[in-house]
This record gives sequence, C-alpha cells and structure tokens, in this order.
Amino acid sequence: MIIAITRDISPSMGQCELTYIERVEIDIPLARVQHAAYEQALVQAGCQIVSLPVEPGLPDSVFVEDAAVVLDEVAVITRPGAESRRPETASVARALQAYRSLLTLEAPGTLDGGDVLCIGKKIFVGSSSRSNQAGIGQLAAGLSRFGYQVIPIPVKGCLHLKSAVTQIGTDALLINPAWVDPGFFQGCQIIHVDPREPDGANALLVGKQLIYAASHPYTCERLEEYGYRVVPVAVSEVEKAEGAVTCCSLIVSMA
Ligand code: CIR
Repeated sequence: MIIAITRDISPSMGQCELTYIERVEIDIPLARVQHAAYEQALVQAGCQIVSLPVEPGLPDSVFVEDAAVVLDEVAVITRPGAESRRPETASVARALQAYRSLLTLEAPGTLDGGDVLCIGKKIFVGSSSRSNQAGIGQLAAGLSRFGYQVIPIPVKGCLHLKSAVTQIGTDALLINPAWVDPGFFQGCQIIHVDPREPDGANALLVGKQLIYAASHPYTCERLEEYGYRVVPVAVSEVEKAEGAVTCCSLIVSMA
C-alpha cells in the first residue's frame, strides 16, 4: 500500500511566497478542481489519500512536500526556509507519526523537502535559498545511522533542487541541466527537459506511473518516446504559486 498525504488549497494561496516568478492572480476554485484531479491521479496510481485539514491562514500549505522528508525507516520534519511556512509542519508531523518515527530539524537549520532527492541510500540536497548548511548538516547527522549519505549540491535559477531534477525510474532522472549539474548523478540515465520547457523537470513517480504537468507537452512527448507511462495533470494554478507535481503530496510507502 502507498499513502499519499495531501492538503487542499488554502483560500489565501494568492498571498503565497514567490522567488523566481511574478505574481499573477490565482483562480482558487480552479485550483481546487485541479487539486482534486491530482488526487485522483494518485489514487489511479495506487495511493490511498490522507487529506490534511485545509489551512486558511497558511497560503502555501498545499505544498506538503516541503514540510517533511519521508524515508522507509523514518520521517524528518523540516524547518522550512520561508518563515511564513514554518507553521505548516505541525499538522504534517501529526499525520506522519501514524506511519513513521520522526526526527525534527531545529533552528538555525532550515530545509525544504523540495530540495531533497533520494535515490537509494544517496540523498541529494539542494543548497538553495531555502535549505542552509545547518539544516543539511542536521539531516546528514540524523540519517547516517540508517546508512544514508547526504550530498549537498548547488542549484541555480530555480526554487528547489526538485525544480531542476526528479527521479523518473529506478536509476533514471529528468533534469534541466541549466539549473543543476548532471555530473552529480553519475551512473543514472539522464533525460533532459525540452529546452522550451525549463520548468519541466518536476515529475512525480508513483509505482510505474509518472504524474506530470500538462503544461509541458514537449517533454511529455520525449518521456513517452523513452517508454515512460505519463499521466498528465493540469496544475496551472499551483504553478502560479511556484509549485509543481511533487510538491503537493508526501508519498509514504508501506511494506
Ligand atoms: C514557496 O515559495 O515556498 C511556495 N510558493 C512554492 C513551494 C513549492 N514547493 C516545492 O516545490 N516543493
């Protein structure tokens, strides 16, 4: 069984944090419809949805990925880099404690789950504007007992490491080489985004399905040519909040 923890769109999402993109109006009713379809895609991929209560006062709270890092042995509750986002973690921790023992990052450490890419026992962490050395150090210290190696890597031009690279198969990655150096991922099959779609590197692998933003048709076609089973979802409204498909769920694999 696979659990997907999600949270519905906040009515205040229009006041979300933005770093690399301009603010444009978000259609909240449409965002809710798209989020329901995203959850449906997760169900079709084999997930059971655990939906957290909506947080009217927390604009970015749909982006549950940033509040935790879920591994087979343990879940790490983060301390998000944006101060406005720190209250999001309490309810995520309450939900996760049903499935995992918890570690919690502490000040002055900051880390967003969107910066964390786990491939086997290697955990790549983006040194971004959201995840600092102290946060990455705490993650490494907390996870070393489970045999994980934490590897900090620079990202440029985008919010999070997983804006630049995500896992699309056991040893396969989808990447925008302008934002992260593919040389960090020796031994993996690397597929580049179509250059017309710099934001296209964020895909959510669940089982054998790739949940992927419908706004990137060229990269989608490329993935299909490589034989990937792509499930396109419309996420225009969370994209206006600088989010994408991995950000809106926490995937918890149950043995
Ligand atoms: C933020 O700036 O924190 C939100 N507006 C977007 C977070 C997206 N999260 C993610 O990519 N993991």
